[in-house]
Amino acid sequence: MTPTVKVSLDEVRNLSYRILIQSGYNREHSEAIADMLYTCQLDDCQSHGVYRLLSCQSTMQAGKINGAAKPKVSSDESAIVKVDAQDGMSLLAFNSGLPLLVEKSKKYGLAAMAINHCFHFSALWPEVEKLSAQGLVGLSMVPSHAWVAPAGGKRGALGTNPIAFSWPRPGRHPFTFDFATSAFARGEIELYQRAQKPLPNHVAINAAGQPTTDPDEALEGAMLTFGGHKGSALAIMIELMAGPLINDLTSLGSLDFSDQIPGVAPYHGQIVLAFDPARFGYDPEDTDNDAAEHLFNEIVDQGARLPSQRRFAARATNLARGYVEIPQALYEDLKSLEG
Ligand code: NDP
Ligand code: PYC
Repeated sequence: MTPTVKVSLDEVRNLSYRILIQSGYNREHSEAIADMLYTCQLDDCQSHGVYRLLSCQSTMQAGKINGAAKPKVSSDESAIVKVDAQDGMSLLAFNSGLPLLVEKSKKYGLAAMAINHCFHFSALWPEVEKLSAQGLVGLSMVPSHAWVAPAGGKRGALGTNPIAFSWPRPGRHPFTFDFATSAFARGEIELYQRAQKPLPNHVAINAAGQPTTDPDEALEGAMLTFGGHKGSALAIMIELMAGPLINDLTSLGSLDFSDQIPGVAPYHGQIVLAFDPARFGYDPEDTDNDAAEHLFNEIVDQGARLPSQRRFAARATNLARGYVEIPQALYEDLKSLEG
């Protein structure tokens, strides 16, 4: 068992904020990033919680990110919102464009937000859940760095490319999923490496293109998509939707831009879609006649679980006890960053 330490919820946020400020992010960015890290850590999302402070610091040290960038929101009469992150971290850009995205999706029934020129390290579920919290259906995707081989290939061409979806369920937790289209997220492989644990099969190949379960070899070789050619096609769709479609970089472009400096967050765009169910004819308040709830009940009645239930349960536990547990080695690394 990996030794862990208990960190109070306040300290998760405060430690993150202090490290971000010391690393060179301004107050607005530090607050937006610390909020994301707190939200993920609260739900025991270890690969995208406070562990990401290491990458936030390396990204700043690499000298390409603007820690004081002021995102520029623009739009015309269409249902498209554009946010230029101005080479800052994506989170403040998302928060800046969100109100207009919500307004436009209620006006048109369906709206899209394209974020450009952002560094991006985060989980997507907290963002799509900001849409479902407003009664909207949210969908988002991003590329990353070209670490993932396409099905049948031997070298990285695609990103780990997460896709997240959230469906509002008034009075309950939303139906949300959020996953990398690689078999494992890169962050998950890094956590296996830190814990010196072998990976499962079918997650990665080594630099010679042979299957490997060694995290070091996996990080030097290429990652594999989930579901073979199906995950590969989804990952390509995400490259296109959050890359060329919105006039931004693919994961290949992002990796080039990083000069392959280890730990630097990918640099690219993000697409976020919001649907207003009322405008499509769905009434989530009509609980007697709700095909969505009928479907969820049918899934749960069989003993299967809905995605995100582990997260919601972790949140309830951590809120009740007032602390989270993080690996001791990570906590020591963070304290030394702070020092
Ligand atoms: P996981 O494989 O951990 O989880 C994927 C989803 O499946 C979650 O919604 C999870 O819910 C759900 N799930 C897991 N097991 C089951 C099950 N048995 N039955 C039903 N649902 C289940 O996610 P990944 O490791 O692929 O991704 C982790 C995070 O990394 C994501 O938040 C993603 O956005 C982020 N990421 C970000 C990238 C970026 O470039 N910014 C790149 C890649 C990943 P639950 O959480 O409740 O277990
Ligand atoms: O875990 O694959 C990942 C990842 C890439 C960028 C942020 N997280």
